[in-house]
Amino acid sequence: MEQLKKDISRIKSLEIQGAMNVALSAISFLSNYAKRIKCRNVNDCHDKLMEAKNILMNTRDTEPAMRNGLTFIMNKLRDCLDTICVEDVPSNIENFKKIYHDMLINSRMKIAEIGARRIPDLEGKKEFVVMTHCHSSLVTAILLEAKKQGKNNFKVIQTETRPRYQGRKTADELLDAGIEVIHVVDSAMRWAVNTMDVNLILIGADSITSEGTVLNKIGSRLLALVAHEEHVPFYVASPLLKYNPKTSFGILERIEMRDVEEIWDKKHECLKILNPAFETVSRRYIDGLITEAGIFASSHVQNYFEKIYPELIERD
Ligand code: RUB
Repeated sequence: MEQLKKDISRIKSLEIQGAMNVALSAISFLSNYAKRIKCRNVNDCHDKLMEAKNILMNTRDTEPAMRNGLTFIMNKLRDCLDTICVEDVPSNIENFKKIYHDMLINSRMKIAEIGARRIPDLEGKKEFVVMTHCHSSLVTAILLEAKKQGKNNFKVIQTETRPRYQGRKTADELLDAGIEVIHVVDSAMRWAVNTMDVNLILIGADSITSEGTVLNKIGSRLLALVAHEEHVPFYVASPLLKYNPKTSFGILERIEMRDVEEIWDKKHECLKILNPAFETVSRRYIDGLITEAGIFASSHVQNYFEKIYPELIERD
């Protein structure tokens, strides 16, 4: 349990950040935990893993790709519990982890391929301007793929993303690949879209609801509203695995409220600081969701999710 607590603190502290990285890490932490624990029998093992799963699930509030992965692994284990012996549990968990891991990685590759087609190969002095917010490994995968395909006439405007500056990570990854980057503070978002001829806005997602609402880093809806005002296409790059199946049963996605000290360590009895990590972007502001199944309206997410990942449909 000590090691699991250390693993969890890496997610909570944002050392591991971004929905995709959080999901990949959480399933690995569960599998490693399965290799370390001593169990009397398979049921004992199952109970210990359920306890670890529940702790992992609560590390970040707005992360269904992680929750779907942990649920997938434990459902698979439950299905074979009567046919395996206690020594087989760790290898089975590792195998189920690998299946979900591959689903995530393959979806990222497919999204990069599909999304990169939206970045044109311009010739001469013409330039294509993409804008993004925060750090999304899906968005950077698309931009890096476009660059790899030899598309050189695009540049990226990105926001610094207060309070944890994830935008700097985006800038570093793109600069390393030789992509031109313009870095602005979050409050310059409207100014940048209005004055810098932005052609496409691309953000990632943490969660998608059954109505097609996307939850992503605080500031995402502001950017969507600016896109709407300035008539700039606004797309979200996300694997279907970020769909929260519980939302179709009326459960609302939670928005993580983070430690206020991330913003300001000032203490005053009349001062209240709020630090929401994410916010919602309604489907009416989203031109398309770029997924492993193609680009479509975000309101179709549930249909595609159930078609492509039937084993992830909620059973109750
Ligand atoms: C990161 C964030 C990212 C999404 C998508 O927030 O909002 O845009 O998680 O990331 P935080 P990815 O830094 O608080 O985790 O596309 O890599 O899954």
